Amino acid sequence: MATFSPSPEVARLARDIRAGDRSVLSRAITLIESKRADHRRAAVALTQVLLSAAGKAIRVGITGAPGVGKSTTIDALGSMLTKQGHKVAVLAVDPSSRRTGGSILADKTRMAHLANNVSAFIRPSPASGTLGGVAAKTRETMLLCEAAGYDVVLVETVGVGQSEIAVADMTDFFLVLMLPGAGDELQGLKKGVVELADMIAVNKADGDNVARAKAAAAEYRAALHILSPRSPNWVPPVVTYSALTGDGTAALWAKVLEHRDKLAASSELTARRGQQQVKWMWEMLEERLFAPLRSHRALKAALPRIEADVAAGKLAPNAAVERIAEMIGR
Ligand SMILES: Nc1nc2c(ncn2[C@@H]2O[C@H](COP(=O)(O)OP(=O)(O)OP(=O)(O)O)[C@@H](O)[C@H]2O)c(=O)[nH]1
Ligand SMILES: [Mg+2]
Repeated sequence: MATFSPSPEVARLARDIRAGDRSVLSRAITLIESKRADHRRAAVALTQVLLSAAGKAIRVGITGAPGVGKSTTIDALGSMLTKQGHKVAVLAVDPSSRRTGGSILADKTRMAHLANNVSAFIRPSPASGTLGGVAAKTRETMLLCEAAGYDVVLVETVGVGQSEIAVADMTDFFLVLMLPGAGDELQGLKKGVVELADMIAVNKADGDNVARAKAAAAEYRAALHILSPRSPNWVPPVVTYSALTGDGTAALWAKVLEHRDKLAASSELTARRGQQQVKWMWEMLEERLFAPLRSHRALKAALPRIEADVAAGKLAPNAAVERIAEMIGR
């Protein structure tokens, strides 16, 4: 925006982030995560200033059930990529309170290589809150990381609930990890998540598990076949690999790059990102507009009764809306 001029403080932050200063990057992310109004304003100004410097990374979302090997995979991929000269940022979306300080530490041990790698930046999920709030902060953090020169961003989320959609909506490539196993696998395969998948990767294809992993992959391939693909330019592949031994990890990443080339060539990448940005705007606007509603005391007190009356057929939904609108003065 031509008319936008940031405060000297924000301009300084932006400059140091662009110079790749990790401690400033960390501090700026803390600003993003803060609820204080002045911090919020600074964070918004900062993202606007850095917007043109962001967007150059490959953004990959990674999901899968607890214990499937997300952290181990990120450690393996991240180490491989930093050796190739990339700068890798690892972010997470986890709105549940599942991840306490203890498991963040556990994660650091699962990402032992990356945790001590100067070309990698690991930031745990923002503290628990609404999914929309947590996802918004992760998106803003992603922009900052990109402006700081991280050209690969890996966003982890655990495969339970709505957070997969949020992560698919902020990344270019959505990777769904699975375990080798018997037929019950297909039952655990949540259709909604698989429809978002740009690739299914069966991890732990090592030792005694290789044959089972291959069998599972064949079943997923068959299952994917009957779903309509997310993109006209990409048929989601199913691969097997081992994050532990590294077998197949390079081939897995090669698929990510192939996908990127195909989408970039068809301009689908730009279109997808544009749609994501607009969707993000609407989500944030809804969040903003709903906030005063959620904190409206009289409304909060009246809502259970209104809902009960609507459910019982005593109050028409449109009449309920009128009543609520009156209460909040709209
Ligand atoms: N054999 C084998 N074990 C693996 C592999 N990848 C991960 N594991 C093991 O599986 C366990 C879980 O791995 P994590 O990387 O912590 O899994 P995660 O998906 O991040 O788990 P949460 O963060 O708890 O959701 C650990 O004991 C890993 O050592 C693999 O490729 N082969
Ligand atoms: Mg993990």
